[in-house]
Amino acid sequence: MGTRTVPIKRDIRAERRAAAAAFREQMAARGTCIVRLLSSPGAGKTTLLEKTAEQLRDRLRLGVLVGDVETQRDAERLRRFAPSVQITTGGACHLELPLVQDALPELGSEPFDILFVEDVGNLICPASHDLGEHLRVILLSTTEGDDKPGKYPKAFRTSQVTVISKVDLLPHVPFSVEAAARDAKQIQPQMLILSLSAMTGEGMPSWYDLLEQYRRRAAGDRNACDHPG
Ligand SMILES: Nc1nc2c(ncn2[C@@H]2O[C@H](COP(=O)(O)OP(=O)(O)O)[C@@H](O)[C@H]2O)c(=O)[nH]1
Ligand SMILES: [Mg+2]
Repeated sequence: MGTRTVPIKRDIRAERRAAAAAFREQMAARGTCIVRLLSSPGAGKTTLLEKTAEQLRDRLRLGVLVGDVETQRDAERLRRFAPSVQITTGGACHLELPLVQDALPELGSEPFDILFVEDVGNLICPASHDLGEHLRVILLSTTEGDDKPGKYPKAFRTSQVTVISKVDLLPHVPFSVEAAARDAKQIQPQMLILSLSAMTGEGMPSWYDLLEQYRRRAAGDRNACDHPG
């Protein structure tokens, strides 16, 4: 079968960019900072969110939207700590803005100080989609190898923070935090690097500080969540 090109005379990418920018602005105006987590499957996104919500829920209004191909498992884990809604994509490898906007009312108790969005686990497709987040955080766990930033550059180039997760396993795996940080910064020179273990709590205070810093911006001005630099 031959290929036929159909001109649709609309710049769909520009429309999507504009929709994401409008959503970002709308949420900032409500004082909500959207923090989105990307990573490969199993890097520790949900565990980090569980610990984070447990730590911050008394001080901040938190909500979580979590994407997976199937099952409600992550939302069920997270619901113990914060209102959480699962978005199942039924096969798609990433979330898209309309899915986030449709799921948001299901969370109920808006407005939030921080709305976390955990994307479907992979380092390729999510990088190409703007969900209107104010902060994009990419997790790289110590079991994945320190050479991944250079191999998946778009995911790292479009993120502001790299969280090197599971540092409690460093004695058991060949992973250099310095090498991973160097690789990530080569792709994104402004990248902020945090190393932590959600399991032992090591490095978690710096993560909470970062979130607090963003939340204060959200509470204080409409340019919520600008990258602190
Ligand atoms: N050793 C260790 N394991 C962790 C840590 N964080 C998560 N895990 C484990 O890694 C696995 C995947 O975690 P999960 O949070 O579901 O990852 P996600 O797929 O990125 O959401 C689970 O078995 C967690 O218990 C950590 O800091 N240290
Ligand atoms: Mg998860």
